[in-house]
Formats: sequence, structure tokens, C-alpha cells
Amino acid sequence: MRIRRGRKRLTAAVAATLTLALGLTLNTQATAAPPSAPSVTRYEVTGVSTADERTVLARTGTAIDEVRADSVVITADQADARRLRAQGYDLTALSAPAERGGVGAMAPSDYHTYAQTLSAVSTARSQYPGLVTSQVIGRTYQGRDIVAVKISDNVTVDENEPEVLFTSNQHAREHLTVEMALYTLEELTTQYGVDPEVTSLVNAREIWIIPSVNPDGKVYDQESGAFRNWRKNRQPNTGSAYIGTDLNRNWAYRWGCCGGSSGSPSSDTYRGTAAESAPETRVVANFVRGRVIGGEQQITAHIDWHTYGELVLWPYGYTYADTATGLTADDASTFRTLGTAMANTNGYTPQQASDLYITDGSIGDWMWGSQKIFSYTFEMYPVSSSGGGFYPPGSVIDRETARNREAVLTLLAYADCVYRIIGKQSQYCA
Ligand code: 7B0
Ligand code: CA
Ligand code: CA
Ligand code: ZN
Repeated sequence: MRIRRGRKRLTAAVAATLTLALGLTLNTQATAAPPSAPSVTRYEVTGVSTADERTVLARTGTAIDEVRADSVVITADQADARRLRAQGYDLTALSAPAERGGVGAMAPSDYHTYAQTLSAVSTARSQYPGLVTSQVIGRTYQGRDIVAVKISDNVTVDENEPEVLFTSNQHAREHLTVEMALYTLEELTTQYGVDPEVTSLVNAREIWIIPSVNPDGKVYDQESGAFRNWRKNRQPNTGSAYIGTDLNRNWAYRWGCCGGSSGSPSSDTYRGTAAESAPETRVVANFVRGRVIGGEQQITAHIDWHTYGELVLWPYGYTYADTATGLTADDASTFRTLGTAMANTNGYTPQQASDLYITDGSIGDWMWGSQKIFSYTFEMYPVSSSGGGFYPPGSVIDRETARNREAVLTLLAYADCVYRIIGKQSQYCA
């Protein structure tokens, strides 16, 4: 039996029951009424070509969905669009956003719901009790479980093996990243004892997967019947009717330092009131800090899955500089060499995160700057909005998750000493 739901779709009756059950759960929450979900449009903003120009645009609080050669794609409501035009930006509306029924659009039922994601984890545990365990590492703002799955031989024992972390779904609407987590779980279990490479990596590593860092946001985006293009968590903001913090601007390394996030609760890149002010960020950061044993961080390598753009990104995001405090020339060369090696396996574009635009408080900067974990941000399929943007059809799931198989195995393989990829293992890992 497969762990993933695969092509089997929920019946309408089951879906209705799930929605009802979740609706009842949510009714017990005190949710401040958001400004009624404004209708959003996808725009191409022309004349924005360089990382500097993109950073200036991002500083207005706009989340950039896609980077093109001489333009970017953003999603904006009418007020944002008016504001940007008043600032002199040239906006052209793009047609048929996939989430509103554009050609080839994802249907909410194409992708695992949060409840189905947890069921898939339970199924894996019961099918592979020697290889898979899971734990609730904390709760979201609305009280949902944030779950970490562990995969290894002798999985119930904390062995002295390099640990690797995969996180998905910081951004609510990036549902393909949850499928990536479940694909990884399926591949590492069903291929154990079958594929020699998988077998030896599962034996020699302790692998952590957090399938959804942002369950509240995922449920909000997916389970109302139509997608809502939601990015942030669902935490109310005092003094504002706007909901949510951008979890990927809320991490505690140089939080809010550099104009790479917004201080306005209405923004899609709102950084929160303080580093780790979002419960979801704090839960995952505490989990990672908890992997420091005997003064040594056990996790050596990490991928944070996002969509979209087909990119492999590495720190720092807060500065354009290749090297900076805590990131030496050898570190930078290791990041670039492994990032490029992984990109060669999936056809993504490898680059430093700030080549896109400046971000501060992102997960990768914290993982490296504060924990010395080699952390990559992968932007998955599609490369552009014509492939469905944040909402590609369910028919691409199998192909686009399997596309990252070799990159995942490569990261696992180098996790014993990431500097080995530049031949400096004797200097750094003796
Ligand atoms: C984001 O479109 C983060 C790069 C790491 N500093 C890129 C990410 O948080 O802006 N892009 S996305 O939102 N998934
Ligand atoms: Ca083990
Ligand atoms: Ca261990
Ligand atoms: Zn994202």
C-alpha cells in the first residue's frame, strides 16, 4: 500500500465531512475578522530587472511571486495595485490565475489536506515501525499539531549519526511542498532494502521531515472550496484587522535588519512583532535548538521547500555579499558547490538567495547564521506562472516531487561533512 494518496481522490462525501469537522474545530477559535478577502489579481510589473530593483519593490511590502528577465510577477489587491502605480510602477494584469479556475488549475482536492497529511504519516509509522516515528513538536496559533517525522534505522534510538532536516509549507499556498515531504517519506521507506543507496543513507543518517510548518495557513488556503492565495500564518495582529505573519521573515537571525521584510501587518511579508513572535517559527526553532546535544548541533544539512521558480538558493538572503559575518569564503564555496551539484540533478537554477531580492528573517539565514546548518531553499515547479504558479494541476505531483529525488539523496550523502564537496573534509571534519 502506498503512503501517499496517489491518484485516489477523496469522494465528495468524505471531503464534505472533513470540511465540516474542520469547520467545527475552527468555530471554537477566536479569529479576528479579516478585511473580507480582497479580490486579488496577478500582475506583471515591468522595468524591474536587477536584484536591487526587485529589493526596492519588495520593500514596499509586496511579495514577489516570480522573477523574469526584465519584470516580476506579483499578486496584489486593488489598493496595492493603486499604491504601486502611484509610485510609478507599470502594472499589467495577467489573466486567469490558476487558483480561480485558469487552464490546468489545481483543484483543492488534488493535494493532501492537512488531516490527510497526518494520516499518511500515521500509515507510514504503522507500516514501517522500525524506520519511522513521529512526534508533535508544538502547536500552531490555532492549536493544530506541528509534527516532525523521523526516518532512520533503529529509529526509536537517538544514534550518533548526522541528522538532516526537511521543512515544508512555511508559506500556506505552497501545497506542492507538502507533497514533496510525503514523497520523501514514501521513497525512503518503500525503497529501504530495495535500493542500495536509499538503504545505506537511511542506515547512516537520522532524517527529520516537518511536512507542514504552517498548518493553519494551509487549511485556510485549501479548505474553503477555492484557493485563497494565502501566504502567512493565521495569527491576528493587535491593532490591525489584517491577519498573519510571514513565517519566512520571522526567524531570529538579523530579524528585520535590512529592508527585506515589512513592518506592516497588512503586508504579505510582515515580519511580526519580534523574531519568533509566530508560534510556528518558535516551535520549529525550538525543535532545531533541541538537536544540540553535548554542545553540538546534530543537524548538518537542511532543505526548506517552497514554490515556485525552480531555484536552489543558499544564504545569506539579508545581504548581496557572498561572504559576511559567520560565512567565510570556504562556507560560500561549499554552499555554491553543493547547491550547483543538486541543481544539476533537477535542472533548477542555483544562486545565492539575495540574487532574487533581499530578505531578512528567513529560515536559511537563521539555520546557517545561528546553527551552522547548511541550509538550502528550493523553489519547486513551475518555473513561471504559465505552469500554474502556486497552483499547478495535481497531475504534476508525481513528476515534480520525483524530480528532486537525486537532490535529496545528494544532500543526505554529504551530510556527514558538507565541506567534503570542496575537498576540505580533513580541515573541517577531522
Ligand atoms: C521568500 O516565493 C526566500 C529566499 C531565502 N532568503 C524565497 C521565498 O520567502 O520570499 N520565495 S517565495 O516566497 N516562496
Ligand atoms: Ca539510525
Ligand atoms: Ca542523533
Ligand atoms: Zn515560499
